[in-house]
Amino acid sequence: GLVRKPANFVCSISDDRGAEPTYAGVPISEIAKDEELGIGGAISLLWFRKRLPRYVSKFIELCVVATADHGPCVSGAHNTIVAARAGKDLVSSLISGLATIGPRFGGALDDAARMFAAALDGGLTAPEFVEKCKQEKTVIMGIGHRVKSLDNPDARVVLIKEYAKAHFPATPLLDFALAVEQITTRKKANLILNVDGCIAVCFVDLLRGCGAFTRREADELVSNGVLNGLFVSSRTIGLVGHFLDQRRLKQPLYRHPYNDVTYLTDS
Ligand code: Q5B
Repeated sequence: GLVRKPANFVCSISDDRGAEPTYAGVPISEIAKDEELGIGGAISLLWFRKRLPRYVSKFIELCVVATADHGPCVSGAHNTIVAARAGKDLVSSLISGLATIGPRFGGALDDAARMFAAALDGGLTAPEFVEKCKQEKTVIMGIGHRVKSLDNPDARVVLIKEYAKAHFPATPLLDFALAVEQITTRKKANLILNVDGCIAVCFVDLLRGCGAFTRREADELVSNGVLNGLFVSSRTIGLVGHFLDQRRLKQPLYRHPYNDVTYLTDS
């Protein structure tokens, strides 16, 4: 008889073979009509293969809005702007900006979630966790910001914390991270729980507490990189904006001024 050739690809999130595409089995016309779903619901279907409660998809939307852009001076926007001004196309300029997302800028979410969760799950108190990181000379991911501090609080962090407190069943990891912040800000006022860290710990509380995932599934999502994926997806919106802005403003080639470089060359 006929032997079916094994497929080269497997896919469990979307299907475009029918009259209209489906996300986790839900036709896009239904997603578009259903006010409970929206963009947060579409993300939930594609990333989690589940229809999640509205407060969860609203939280995803809040994270997207809060991190879509943070001005022209941050690493990602800077690179996108420089590339756009060098005449590069949209995709190249976008890639150039996205490539800066990493452990210091915008890409600290997954590691922040892992570090804080491992500490809390391991029974450490906040002071013990801070001391352990100090002994191990480890930077605490999700803590610290170049311009935001106790004296210049980050409005995004306030919004995210307030939402989590108002809508989540419980926020044990957020509470732990806030206790850590109390200690780190005693050393330096900018060692706050930053936007990466705040989204990360709230998201862990959400995945663990919303009832849609087992603990194993929640932890696996984080170890697979879902949280940095959230920052990357939202910041893409801002980076595209910066590219279009440079084009609209017809900005010329950028060259960094000599007087802003300390030359360590001889002579
Ligand atoms: N110290 C963010 O550093 C930054 C410490 C720490 C313990 C820490 C730093 C860091 C972890 C990574 C992280 C996400 C590089 C940031 C983002 C999105 C953004 C960006 C935007 C947007 C800033 C001075 C002293 C030293 C350090 C100590 C610093 N951080 N100790 N744990 N986490 N954080 N990244 O100010 O004794 O003097 O040697 O790596 O979470 O990216 O808007 O800009 O939306 O676009 O340059 O918001 O905190 O300070 O590195 O010179 O350190 O503080 O050990 O101590 P800074 P450094 P000492 S949100």
